[in-house]
Amino acid sequence: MCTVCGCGDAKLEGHDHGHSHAHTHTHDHGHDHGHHHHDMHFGTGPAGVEVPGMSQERLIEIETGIMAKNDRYADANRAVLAGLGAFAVNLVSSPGSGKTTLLCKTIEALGDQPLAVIEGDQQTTNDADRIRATGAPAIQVNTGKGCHLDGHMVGHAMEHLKLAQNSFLFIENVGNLVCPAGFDLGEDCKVAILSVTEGEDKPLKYPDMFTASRLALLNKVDLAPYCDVDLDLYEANLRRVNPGIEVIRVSARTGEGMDSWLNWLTGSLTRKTARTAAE
Ligand SMILES: Nc1nc2c(ncn2[C@@H]2O[C@H](COP(=O)(O)OP(=O)(O)OP(=O)(O)O)[C@@H](O)[C@H]2O)c(=O)[nH]1
Ligand SMILES: [Mg+2]
Repeated sequence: MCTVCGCGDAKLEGHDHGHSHAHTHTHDHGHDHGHHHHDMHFGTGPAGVEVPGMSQERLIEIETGIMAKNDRYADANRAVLAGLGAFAVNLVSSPGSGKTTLLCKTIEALGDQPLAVIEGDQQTTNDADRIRATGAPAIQVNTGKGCHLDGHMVGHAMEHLKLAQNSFLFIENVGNLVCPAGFDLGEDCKVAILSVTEGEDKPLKYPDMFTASRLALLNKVDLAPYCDVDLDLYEANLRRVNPGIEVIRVSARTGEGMDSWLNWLTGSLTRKTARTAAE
């Protein structure tokens, strides 16, 4: 189960999914259904999520167990990366913001810099195939019904990739602006990609992802003139939910802003490698 959104088909202890769920709604939310325009807010309980038929206490118990397990895998990944002086970026965004396109352009620009890629999608090997076409090693992880990568999946993929010293590990998460925010993969940081076609209010609507990210790449700026969008408002909204977030405006299509992004990456790798050497 995804402890962020409550979805997924993982079998839960003491909860047999062989039975059929009778979806009888008890309508005990304490509101009057006769009213229209009545905003509803779910997930405001202590668990931060609601799953029909499960108490908040049980949800917290399940979440604590799953997260503890995930964090152990993430810590192991972090230790491997630290030993190698490798810098790992977890690319997070909604579907189609341009993660793979940007990655392909980044890989080409980085030249012979050692790097590897883990691609997360529910289905298909399309993205790993696109990365491999650049000559970079890539592994596709299909999550099936899952809506995010977790520490365990990434650990397995890292073993297969045999990462080099002082390399980059790019992890392209499942296109989903919600759940990947909650899962530590052992990465050095999350980088959110937000394309200008998505709307300036997205950081406000999906704050967790942008709060969890160190950097936001505002992609597809080449399309801004056709979309009637306000790039300053995108940045202001990003900073409203995360005052410390760095923002770089880029276009994977025209190459605009790519220098700043590449400088950010190489600076981050240099600092990580120096830290490893000092330990
Ligand atoms: N105009 C323009 N189009 C772009 C840019 N970056 C990506 N695209 C296009 O956006 C579409 C989606 O790009 P992808 O790289 O597949 O996006 P993604 O985030 O990897 O998608 P998922 O992995 O499915 O979530 C493609 O048609 C790209 O060519 C850009 O900077 N400008
Ligand atoms: Mg992709």
